[in-house]
Amino acid sequence: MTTTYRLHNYWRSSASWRVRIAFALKGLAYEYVSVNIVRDGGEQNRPEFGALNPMRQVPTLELVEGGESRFLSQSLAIVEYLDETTRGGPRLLPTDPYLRARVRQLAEGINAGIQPLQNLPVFAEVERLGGDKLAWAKKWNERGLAALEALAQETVGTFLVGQTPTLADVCLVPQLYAARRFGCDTAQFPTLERVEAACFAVSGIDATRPEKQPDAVAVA
Ligand SMILES: N[C@@H](CCC(=O)N[C@@H](CS)C(=O)NCC(=O)O)C(=O)O
Repeated sequence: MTTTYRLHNYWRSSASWRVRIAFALKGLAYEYVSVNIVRDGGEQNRPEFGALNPMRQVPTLELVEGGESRFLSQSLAIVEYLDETTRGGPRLLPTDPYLRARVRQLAEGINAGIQPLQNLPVFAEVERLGGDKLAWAKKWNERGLAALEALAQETVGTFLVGQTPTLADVCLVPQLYAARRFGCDTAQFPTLERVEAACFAVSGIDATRPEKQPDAVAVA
């Protein structure tokens, strides 16, 4: 049965961007469904979105088969699903168990170790407690990316693990973008910046940039 994809996402969401990159690497088309996570309290908090994803987060991938829809959330689970169910593009998880674990290690360093600390509800809580959300985000980005720069040395080639893009690179590109938004000087991570440039040199990746999405708004 043919599967078509509807990606519920937001232009500036780093977790959403990971999935857009995976779609591009795999050469797959999808329908872009915008969920504005900042306007009017966030569309992710509306009951209709909560029915698709009780976590109330983007991205959420809708798989449409024979007129029926199923929903997947968590960007890493989505990327792995696309990797396992489609043939085109590079394997985003290597077959070698050690390298596969290293890819997941780097990806989780971002997914579990950095990104949750810069999510909107966390920012709201930092502000409620009288903190500076940008300083907070900068600190955790710098700490996590420094670890990633060190960890990458063992496996880095053109990409973080070897010569083809993997799930680790899919997570890296949006994280560097976010880090810069929060005031990090990413030049202190030369390996990560080199890999980022290699990712943007891959056909189709440039079009996944936040500012090129249909719901992007101009920001300073
Ligand atoms: N681990 C999740 C993180 C998802 C996530 O934090 N999404 C953010 C945007 S990047 C979101 O929806 N934030 C809105 C909110 O939590 O209210 C994933 O990889 O999909």
